[in-house]
Amino acid sequence: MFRHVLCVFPYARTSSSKTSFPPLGLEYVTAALRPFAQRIDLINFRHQRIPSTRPFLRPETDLVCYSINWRTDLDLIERDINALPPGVMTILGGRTATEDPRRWLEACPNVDAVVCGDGEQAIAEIAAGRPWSEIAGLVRRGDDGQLVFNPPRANAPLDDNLMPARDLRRQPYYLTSKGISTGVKIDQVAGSRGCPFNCKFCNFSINPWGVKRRWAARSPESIVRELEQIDADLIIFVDDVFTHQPERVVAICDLLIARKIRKHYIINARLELADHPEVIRKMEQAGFLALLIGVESTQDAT
Ligand code: B12
Ligand code: SF4
Repeated sequence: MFRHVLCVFPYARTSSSKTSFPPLGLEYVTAALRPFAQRIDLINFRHQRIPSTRPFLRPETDLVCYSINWRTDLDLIERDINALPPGVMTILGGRTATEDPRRWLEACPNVDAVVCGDGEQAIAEIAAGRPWSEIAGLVRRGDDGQLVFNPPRANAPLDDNLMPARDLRRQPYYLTSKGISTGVKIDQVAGSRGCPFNCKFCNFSINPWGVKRRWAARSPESIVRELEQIDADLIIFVDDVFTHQPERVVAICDLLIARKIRKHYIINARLELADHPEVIRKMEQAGFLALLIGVESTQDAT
């Protein structure tokens, strides 16, 4: 059992993106860690005047987790990690950390390991005390100081019962326009991961080591249960392709309508949905506001 865990989303306000979105991946990892921590905090540098982990450390902090997802702010993140007191277990995860774990372990002597790929199960295994040699996806320091690359972790089916740790947010998230809040609360939901298609130009559904991620989805019931608990008005689904199975989309809409959940949703879709006008009508009824559709060419061959 950890006494105090600190989960850090280290992207400061100066980053390219203006609207601040919730750190969904880290919130999943935090939720998976919760049973193993007496106390757990999640901080987002976007909401801090001075982006730094140190003010949130407690004398009893015994685990710090960083989510490193983008190739921006890397020097700031490195400095922040290197300013941690020695002896605090430090674990990194996220897509950019996954792409180059060696960089982080070499530049940050106090980092104990990098979790490559999905984090929920790996972090729970670390917290449960599983020997590190048995934890798939972990890159760590061996006894001789050399880096050890454990075998990659296969993508597990999504857990219908694990919900992101939204209750640990210190501030709500609002849609902003030109840096000014619109007052519209936003949130993100992941209803599926991966994509069954193989568009040549796309790397959304490819993991950092270039392997195609197969489509895996949560049940409509689980997604709607999560939406029911969210207080935001505008939900952005991070799914690579939300509309892969039209009948599943209908099941989600039916549940939303039956439970009178009145929110608005933005999703990634594909043009084939146009073959199902009845599904689109139902989506409109259920609150779907915008379908983001990539139209790269009018010719399949292109
Ligand atoms: C939603 C999203 C956004 C949102 C929301 C950001 C947010 N705060 O979460 C917005 C629109 C703001 C955004 C912006 C950008 N994005 Co973006 N985004 C995504 C998207 C579509 C989904 C991410 C997501 O939520 N996934 C679902 C969650 C559950 O998964 P996850 O975040 O990967 O987390 C898991 C693991 O990584 C791991 N993990 C994560 N953190 C930790 C921490 C620890 C300790 C552990 C153990 C594990 C762990 O466990 C998690 C659960 O399994 C991905 C594409 C994709 N399919 O992943 C691109 C993606 C991440 N974005 C990308 C890019 C390039 C950008 C931008 C730089 C675009 C731009 N030019 O402006 C900006 C930069 C933003 C910034 N610096 O803050 C690239 C990243 C490539 C790279 N390595 O750099 C991706 C992969 C898309 C792509 N292929 O082009 N993005
Ligand atoms: S459908 Fe979208 S996410 Fe899937 S491979 Fe094509 S462009 Fe990528």
